Order: sequence, then C-alpha cells, then structure tokens
Amino acid sequence: MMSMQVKLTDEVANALKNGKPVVALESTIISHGMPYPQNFEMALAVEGKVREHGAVPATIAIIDGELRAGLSVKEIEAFAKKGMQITKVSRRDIPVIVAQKKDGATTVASTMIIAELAGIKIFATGGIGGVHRGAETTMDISADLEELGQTNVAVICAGAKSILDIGLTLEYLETKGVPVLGYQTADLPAFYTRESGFKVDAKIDSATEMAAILKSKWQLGLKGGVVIANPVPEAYSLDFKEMEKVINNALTEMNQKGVKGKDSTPFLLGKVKELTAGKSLETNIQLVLNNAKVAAEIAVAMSK
Ligand code: PSU
Ligand code: MN
Repeated sequence: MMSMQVKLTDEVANALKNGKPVVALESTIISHGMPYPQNFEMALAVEGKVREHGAVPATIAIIDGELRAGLSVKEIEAFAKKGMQITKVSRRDIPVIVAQKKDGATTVASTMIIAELAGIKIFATGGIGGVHRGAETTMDISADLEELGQTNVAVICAGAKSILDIGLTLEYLETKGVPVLGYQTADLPAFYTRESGFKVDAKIDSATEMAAILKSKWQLGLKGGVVIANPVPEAYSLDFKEMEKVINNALTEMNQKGVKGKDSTPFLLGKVKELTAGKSLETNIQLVLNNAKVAAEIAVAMSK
C-alpha cells in the first residue's frame, strides 16, 4: 500500500516494495527537541543505528510542501540548523504547510500520518506528547494521543516525560484503545528515568512477540497505534526526584510567562535542558538510539 502522496527516496521505496524492514523517524525532535549540532549528530547516529540493526531509516518531514519519507544528509542538516525557524507541524498544521509549499518538522502525530500513507508501520522517537499537568483547566492534550487512537503505526519511545501527567495520559490511551507495551519491563518508563510509578498494560520480552502482537491487532481490524515503551539504558538514567524538582520549576516558569498551546512542550523541553546543565541532553540522545535499535529489531521481525 504505497502512496503517491509521499515522496520517498529510492532506498525507502525499494525497501517498501520488497517488504524489507523500514523504521520511520520524526523531525520535530531534530528542529525543536535539541540544539545544533547535537541534533544533527543525533539524527545521523539514529539512522546509522537503524541500519546497523537491519532496517532502512526513513526520516519524515515536509519540504517545500511535499510529504517526505527519507531525507538526504543535507536536508537533515538544514532542519537541524534552522531549528525553531522550521514550523512544528502536527495534524492540524499539515494542510497549511502543504498548500503554502513550506517546510515542516513533523511531531509524533504527523509523522504517524505520513508513515501510514507511505506504508511504514514502525516508528522510533524519544518521547510522545500526552495529557499535560493541569489539563483539567487548560485542556492541553497532545494531538499525539488522538493519532495513536486512529492511525496504524507502532511508536517505540522511552515513555512520556514527567512534564506531563503520566497517569492521565495512560487513562486517555486506555479510552482510545491504545495498547501500552513495555519492552522487557513491567514499569512504564518516564523518559529520563526507567520508572514512573505506573505500570504498562503488558511486559513483552522479545521483538518477535512484539511483532506478533502488532500483526494480531491490525489483522483483526483494530485501528490505531501502539505505544512500545523502552526504558533508557541504566547507565544514562537520571535521578527521578531531581528531575521532578527541575520539571516543577520549569512548569512554574511556564505558567508565570503564560506560555501555552503548541509552544508549551518545546518551552518545557528547553527549560529542563537548561536546568540540568545539558545532562539531560546526553540521556535524551542515548534513549533515542536505544529506541532506534529496538524499533529496527521489531521491523525486522515484522518483515518475516
Ligand atoms: N517529547 C519529548 N521530545 C520531543 C517531543 C515530545 O520528550 O521532541 C515532541 C514530539 O515531536 C511530540 C511533540 O510529538 O513534541 C508533542 O508536542 P505537543 O505536546 O505540542 O503535541
Ligand atoms: Mn499541547
């Protein structure tokens, strides 16, 4: 089911045509999630990691209004260098950016949409968006969750950052019928840490079993995505209590400054990075690499 609506590189097109494993990667994490040049190095290292584990990477973005799966090194570099100047694009923003022939960095939601159009089932990233703390009054709930409820792509992530209300995020995913599976863990990781105090729906121990679950879901016509939570490697995990303090400070400053809407997540990510003096950046990079590896293994298992 390849689509004319997404422009693919030859490498990605050939892999999809021949049923070879492909892993989608997002571009908001490049332009809005990390500073240059670490974001550029990370994006290339993640592609390398996917290849090392037997799959073809397809970094997803919108360039000159075209939906793209598979970018050149030059294009990745441009997204890394331009950073916040590139529009952060979620589901609602796609038609504007396409019609106006602009560039867009895709979030989890819009990367899932483009991956599905291209015929890619497996997607690796850092963390998903979710229900924000205080959502009872702000109604700030990431479009990523709605997308997970309706688009058939599995997202391998390190859980949800505790800038979010993780308990409410899990409730929302349950309502939408989205399985939250732990890769070799019963604990839901909280991005920087291996535990959040919450449990996943099921602990799954191998890529082969993960692939079998994804196939069952979609063969049964159960529409929607799957969250595959893969904890940050022990050596890079940060202290939970310390991160709570940092996050509370970031949230206080956000509320004081009146930051909201689509600026909320990038603001909090930037603050956390600043308040941990860059220590969180290394953790962020390492967990994305680890997710790329597991995603490639699951994509390989799916293709068998
Ligand atoms: N969480 C992270 N790093 C990120 C993001 C989330 O730890 O880079 C990005 C992803 O692209 C995600 C988006 O899809 O932020 C969610 O933004 P919002 O909350 O505005 O939906
Ligand atoms: Mn939001």
